[in-house]
Amino acid sequence: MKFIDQAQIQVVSGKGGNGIVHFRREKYIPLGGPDGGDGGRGGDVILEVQPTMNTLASFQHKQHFQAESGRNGGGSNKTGRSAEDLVIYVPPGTVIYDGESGDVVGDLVNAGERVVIAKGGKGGRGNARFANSRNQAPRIAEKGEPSEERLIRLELRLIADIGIVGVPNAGKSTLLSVVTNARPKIAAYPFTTLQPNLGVADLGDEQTLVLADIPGLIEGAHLGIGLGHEFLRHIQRTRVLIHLLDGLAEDPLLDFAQINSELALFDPQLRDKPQIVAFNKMDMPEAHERWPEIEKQLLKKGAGGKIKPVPISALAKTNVRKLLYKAAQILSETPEREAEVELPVYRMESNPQEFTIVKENQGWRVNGAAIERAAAMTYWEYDQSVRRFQRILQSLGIEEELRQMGIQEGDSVLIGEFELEWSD
Ligand SMILES: Nc1nc2c(ncn2[C@@H]2O[C@H](COP(=O)(O)OP(=O)(O)OP(=O)(O)O)[C@@H](O)[C@H]2O)c(=O)[nH]1
Ligand SMILES: [Mg+2]
Repeated sequence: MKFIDQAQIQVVSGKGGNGIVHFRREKYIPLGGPDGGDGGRGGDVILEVQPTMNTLASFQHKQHFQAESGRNGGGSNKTGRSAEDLVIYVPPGTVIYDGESGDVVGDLVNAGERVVIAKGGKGGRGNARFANSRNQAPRIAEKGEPSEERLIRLELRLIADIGIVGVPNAGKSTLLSVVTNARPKIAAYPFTTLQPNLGVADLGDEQTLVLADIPGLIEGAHLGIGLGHEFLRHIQRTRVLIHLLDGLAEDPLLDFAQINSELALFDPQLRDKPQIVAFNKMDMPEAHERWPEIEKQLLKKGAGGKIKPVPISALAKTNVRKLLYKAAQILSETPEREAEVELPVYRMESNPQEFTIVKENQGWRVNGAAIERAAAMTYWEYDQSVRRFQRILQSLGIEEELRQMGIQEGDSVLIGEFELEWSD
């Protein structure tokens, strides 16, 4: 299975149900009081962590999600039924971005955590709610609040316990394939692995370890050179690193120093992550012969922290279990990290009452969140509703502005999808 770590989806919340204009009908009573009920609430679109998921692959087949709308109100003060929320499941470690602004909307880590990404519309009020002493038979109601549509980008940060890093061709995928259930592509050329691979290793006693094989890193990776850069952020979430050296490389010690400096340049916290160094391809005589000298140099540099560098052969499966148990031991001594570095960006909401007016060919175009919402909720067939809308135009200052700009009798006013005719 290919590892999918990004997805883009389009979500639409449910529209609110309409409130209605209705009057009580009883035998022998010609005109009863208003009893038009409110509309029901439209469904929210919610993202929720499903711990059994570990990729975003399901979003390859489905990118559009729409919650149901609320039902319309009925007579006898019956409120329309509210819609169920639409819950979309994502794997732990999913970061949610607004697809347009790029802002972080949420960061879902723990089982059951959720974020509302599109709010359902409120139900419109029925005419029963507009009755008062001056108006006992209101022919006015509100339509439901419109739905919210949003483009969302999802990004999965691997939550692997252990990341395997190293230069291209070191044998990272080979190591992953011999210690876990994963079957990544392995080949005798660099940059074979294009996406991180995840594998689960069974340590016995119901203990498991999740390992990630990260695409090969090279000098300049933190600047975006090679393939590694995109995946350095995955490493941020692993708690322990296995740094794999290619025993057949020209200068494994230079590689070692370079990878470490790339990690530190990308994120200083990566430098401090516990690291176990493994020297691979020990089945080859060239590697075997170099090992004593390389070990001496590595120890001098303090490589691997408390744990001495381990010589292995991923191909011949020599020492690989030992390496795995050492990694598990370090992991158990490493506390889980606190919340992520990147925090959601909260922007000041723009004032919904603000508006702009532009003169177009067909008429005067009015843009503004509050006025567009009010227009969508207006029943144009009821005079009282229309008059209420006019009062909103007035109170927001739109009417005055239009007059100042020189609007004439008979001109069109365009608001959202509606076209109205101006008359004094
Ligand atoms: N002799 C020998 N060859 C090995 C060993 N481990 C891996 N190889 C070979 O080294 C080559 C690269 O192995 P991969 O596992 O694809 O290396 P990688 O680090 O994942 O490489 P990239 O994905 O390109 O970064 C393959 O030809 C493997 O068969 C080993 O222990 N001994
Ligand atoms: Mg590989």
